[in-house]
Amino acid sequence: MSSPRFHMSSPVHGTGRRKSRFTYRQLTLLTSYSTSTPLRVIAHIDLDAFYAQCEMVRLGTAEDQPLAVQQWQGLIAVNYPAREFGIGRHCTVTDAKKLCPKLISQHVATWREGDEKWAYHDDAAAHIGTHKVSLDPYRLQSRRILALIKESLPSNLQRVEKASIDEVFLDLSAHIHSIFLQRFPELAYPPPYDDPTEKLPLPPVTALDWQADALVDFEDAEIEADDPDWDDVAILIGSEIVRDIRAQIRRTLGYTCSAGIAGNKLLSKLGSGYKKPNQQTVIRNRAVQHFLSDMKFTKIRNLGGKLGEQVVSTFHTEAVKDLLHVPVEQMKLKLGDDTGVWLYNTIRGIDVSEVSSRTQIKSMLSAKSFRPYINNQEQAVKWLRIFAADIFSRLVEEGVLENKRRPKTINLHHRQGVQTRSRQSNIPQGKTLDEATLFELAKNLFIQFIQEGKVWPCSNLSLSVGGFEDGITGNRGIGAFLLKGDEARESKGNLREDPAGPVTHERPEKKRRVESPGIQRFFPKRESSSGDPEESIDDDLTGTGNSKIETKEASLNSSGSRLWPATEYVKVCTRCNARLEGAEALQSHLDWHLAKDLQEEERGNQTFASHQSTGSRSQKTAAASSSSLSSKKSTRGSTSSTKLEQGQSKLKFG
Ligand code: DCP
Ligand code: CA
Repeated sequence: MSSPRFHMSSPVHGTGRRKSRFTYRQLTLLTSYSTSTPLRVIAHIDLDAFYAQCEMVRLGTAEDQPLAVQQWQGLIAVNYPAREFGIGRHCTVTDAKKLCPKLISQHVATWREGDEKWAYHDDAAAHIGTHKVSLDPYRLQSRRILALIKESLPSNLQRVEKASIDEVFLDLSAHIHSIFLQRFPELAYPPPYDDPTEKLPLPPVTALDWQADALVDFEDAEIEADDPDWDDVAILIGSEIVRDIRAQIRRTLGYTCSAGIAGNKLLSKLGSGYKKPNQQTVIRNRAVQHFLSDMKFTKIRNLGGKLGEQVVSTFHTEAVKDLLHVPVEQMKLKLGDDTGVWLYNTIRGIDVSEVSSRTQIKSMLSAKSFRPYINNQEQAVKWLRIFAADIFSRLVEEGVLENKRRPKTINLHHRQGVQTRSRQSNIPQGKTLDEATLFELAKNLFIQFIQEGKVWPCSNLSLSVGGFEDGITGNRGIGAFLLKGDEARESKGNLREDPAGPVTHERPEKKRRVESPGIQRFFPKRESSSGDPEESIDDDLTGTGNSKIETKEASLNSSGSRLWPATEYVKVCTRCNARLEGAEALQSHLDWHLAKDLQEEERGNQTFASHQSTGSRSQKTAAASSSSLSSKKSTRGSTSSTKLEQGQSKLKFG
């Protein structure tokens, strides 16, 4: 971190007036969303108790009415009035009702076996065997919110990344640059001597009005008195923009959200979680050190899971403050070059990852874990019909009817005991895709399993579509006519690997997988910036597979597991340490991991590629001697056979 007493060392030009710390070049870089300008402003917006708010808005309940969203016997979202009673996601419905008898516990919408449409069923909780969860209502609200956010920003000056069903990152840099030029016309003058490395004049403001924002303090009260510089003004304008967006979401759609405004994604995300609900937090550049040093690093994005645990056990501390004394060389030595450098930067609040506006879905998956297992073709086909309907309704929203985008391949995954098999075929191009075609394709894939035998009892079926293409005309995507250079070569390669007509093969995606995910093996995919948040796995498992709750469960465990039921049937997932009640719940949970793995395979290596490029850039930031990512094999469980029993342990409480 540079010295906060910047004005003392600012160079003085001709007039004798003090100058800004920032240059004309750094100002101009805002227009291209450059990650190297210290003036950039990133916001993270996170909906409060999202599914619960969706239900409150849908049902028109009073704002102070405690409400939770139920999935089978568990809770997956709890509104803030209900949290005041001590209700959280860890509670069962029965416990929650004891804590607050007036709690509304609304079950998620479900598809009922054989139905053609999802609906809210009063008796869903008792029918896990014949119902399948639908998250469509929440996806729909999520899309409306995202659309509104985009509408509230100038169309040519926005960069919006959907990070999950209820989170977005905004890069406000270019928008703020245009506001700068309106409010401070002198910034449009050419720099002295036409030299872009010249320092800007200081902003003509002495005090900034932060309104109701939660403002993270500086370490030294004296610093507070310093004249604001352009980074402060930029972040202030950013917070005005975000306040307006939040007000509009509230006014138009009825939802409250929290936000963080800072100089990068890492800090803005920490900011949005700092004060909830319905608040926004500003972390100015000069407050970063103070903000982070009091924090446990396990709260930081990507340090909540396995990587965090490894860092704790390596350095015997959870405090950022303690880690700040560890030299980068030692971190590299203990954690490997890439992870060491990444950690060194992260605890200093350095993050040069981009906000990526690619929100397009790359795959969709619909799955069901069967408890009890299913034993005949008729039942399986009923579920395939639901999967096809579920995926088709999502495809319609993606514009498949207008031929805007369509998937190229369809996959069916089947599970019997610990064995998982998958079959894939191409989706015929040329005519508009419909639900019946999807269903037929799914059935054909299933028949292949039957022909091979060993189908029953079946514990999980997952249908997915992938390989999305834009703008199909006739048999070819428009893109196929425009391919150039590497892209064209790649496309030819794919054609060779992917012969015309239906193909069946075991896990062809494996070939494309990155062999050396390095640091990526630690990162929860849900938080990946390049992943597809919309391609959420619509499997009606216990809801505990989510990376966010994994983090929360881990911390609950370390603080005594008091809240877990006193039962000896509690099982621990060896992959994420989540605790599940009973072997069946564990099995469902493992199926959830499996579904995530399958989904990840669909995604190919794009997630990693993005992190790799940002990773290498951040390495440059911290250490001149950065090295490339190390070649470590993925430790992620094999997808073709989940190790159900290995490492399974019973915990006793009470
Ligand atoms: N979700 C889920 N299962 C989990 C975690 C989350 O189904 N284990 C769903 C329900 C949440 C939504 O994802 O409403 C968003 O997750 P968040 O972690 O952002 O939690 P909330 O939005 O519910 O609460 P907060 O106000 O803390 O953001
Ligand atoms: Ca949320």
